[in-house]
Amino acid sequence: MGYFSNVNQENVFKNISTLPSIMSPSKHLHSALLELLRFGVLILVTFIEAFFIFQQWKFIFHFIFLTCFLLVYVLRYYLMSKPQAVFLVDFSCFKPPCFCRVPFSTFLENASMIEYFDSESIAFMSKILTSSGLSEETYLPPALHYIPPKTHQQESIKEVQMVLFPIMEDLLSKTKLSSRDIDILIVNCSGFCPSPSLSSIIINKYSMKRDIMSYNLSGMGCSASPLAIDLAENLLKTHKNSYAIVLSTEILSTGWYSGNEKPKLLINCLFRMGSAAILLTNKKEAKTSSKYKLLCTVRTQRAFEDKAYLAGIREEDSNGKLGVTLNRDLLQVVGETLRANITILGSRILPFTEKLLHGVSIIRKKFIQKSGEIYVPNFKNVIQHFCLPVSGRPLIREIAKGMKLSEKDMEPALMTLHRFGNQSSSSLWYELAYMEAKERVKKGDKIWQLGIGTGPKCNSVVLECLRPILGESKKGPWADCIHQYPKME
Ligand SMILES: *[C@@H]1O[C@H](CO)[C@@H](O)[C@H](O)[C@H]1NC(C)=O
Ligand SMILES: *[C@@H]1O[C@H](CO)[C@@H](O)[C@H](O)[C@H]1NC(C)=O
Ligand SMILES: *[C@@H]1O[C@H](CO)[C@@H](O)[C@H](O)[C@H]1NC(C)=O
Ligand SMILES: *[C@@H]1O[C@H](CO)[C@@H](O)[C@H](O)[C@H]1NC(C)=O
Ligand SMILES: *[C@H]1O[C@H](CO)[C@@H](O)[C@H](O)[C@H]1NC(C)=O
Repeated sequence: MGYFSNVNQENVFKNISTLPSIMSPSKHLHSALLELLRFGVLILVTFIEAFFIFQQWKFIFHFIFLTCFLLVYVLRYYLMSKPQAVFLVDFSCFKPPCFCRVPFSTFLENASMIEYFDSESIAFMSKILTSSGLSEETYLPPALHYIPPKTHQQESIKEVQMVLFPIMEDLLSKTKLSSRDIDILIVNCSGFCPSPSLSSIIINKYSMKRDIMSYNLSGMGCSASPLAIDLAENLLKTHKNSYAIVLSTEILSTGWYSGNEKPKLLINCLFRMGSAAILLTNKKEAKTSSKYKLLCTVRTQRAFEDKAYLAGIREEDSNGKLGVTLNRDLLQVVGETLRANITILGSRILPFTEKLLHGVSIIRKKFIQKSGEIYVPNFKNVIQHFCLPVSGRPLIREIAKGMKLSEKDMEPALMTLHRFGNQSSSSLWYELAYMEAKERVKKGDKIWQLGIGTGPKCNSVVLECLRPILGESKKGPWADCIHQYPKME
């Protein structure tokens, strides 16, 4: 869920020597010197060539000299410019306890007992629930089970502890690490901004390292999780031999809307509990133990456009009640953002022929046949699994159509929506857990996680599976119900 688009960055107890601002002057100097050196080499080579010509040496000398030079150049390119690989060691998803379950009937019954909802709002919520694609098994935090729901700071902090502590512990025990081994912590939660921050809550609870680099992102919406992965990847590029943990969740008790405007009531119906913890590292030895390797991340946004910017926004209604408005433009805006930007991702991962077909179709549309369709690259040639945004059945189908995906590719998204609801940014990890539980992910397979959120942003992560993943159906959030899926309703 996306509210204001601000990124708060915080470095708690950060070691002064690792501050980027202090590092950058010497880095600039370094790159300037390298540039100078390269230029010097070029001048030297030109001089030697000129000398050969001047001395009228045989052609063969020119040939040998130049091939040697080229060879050294190419070798250096291959040896030097290889970026350090970033591995996704493992991840954990939160399985909410049974007492948090919200059957439609009790949800509506409780809502009708709250005096600020009128009967029209109740009818509207009832309609949304039944057509949403959610099952009766989804979860809301305890604070929202009260009549009326409690939305105080205290309750939200309790919810943070409830959703973040178990997954943190699960992830650490799964990977046999201690909290003191973690070098980078990124907590991203859109709607809830306590002070001290969410990352401070985690650092305090697990008495993490003194020089841990901690970041908390807020207001980045449902695409936050790929965004945080991208941030972690960039941090790992500059900090060797480190572990990074990304925690992704949405705190719902702050997002509850207590008015009667329909676009804002959607949030009460669709968003459900969920959180995920992801461990990333750049250690070389992780190559054998990690589940996935990070192939690439792409981040794009369209907030520069008014219509797109206003498609999902948190604001007060006419009675001064805060709520998130989801406008009808959302579907169209998402489509546009996506179409424009999958091309960029495509250019990084697609094979040459697909790129060629796409390019030709664009040129044809521009110059020859204005009404022609732009060719949609076939991503299934390179990518085997898709984690689509879990934002309601119509949107999932729209996105899948835009990318030419089959019913089977939509399954993880539809089933996650059915079992757990729209959990904002952590949904993508429940989808990956679903595929693992079904043992569909094979070694060498590529997975595309696509997050779309308010802002609007469209962020992608592409992962490659490094080892066979077995036995996940007995663990994780799907353990008790994976055999019942897929369900078609
Ligand atoms: C409805 O209210 C009752 C009584 O407060 C509570 O026990 C129950 O969990 C609530 N259910 C939902 C879905 O909010
Ligand atoms: C992130 O840190 C800033 C600065 O400490 C704080 O004001 C903000 O509330 C934090 N955000 C979250 C989501 O914790
Ligand atoms: C994403 O799409 C927008 C709108 O078409 C475009 O302007 C932007 O450049 C794209 N993003 C990137 C990273 O290119
Ligand atoms: C949740 O639903 C909202 C509104 O439909 C949507 O904007 C958002 O993308 C969804 N979240 C995810 C993770 O898909
Ligand atoms: C990450 O940050 C984004 C942007 O604030 C937010 O929407 C998302 O919920 C956050 N995820 C987590 C896990 O906190």
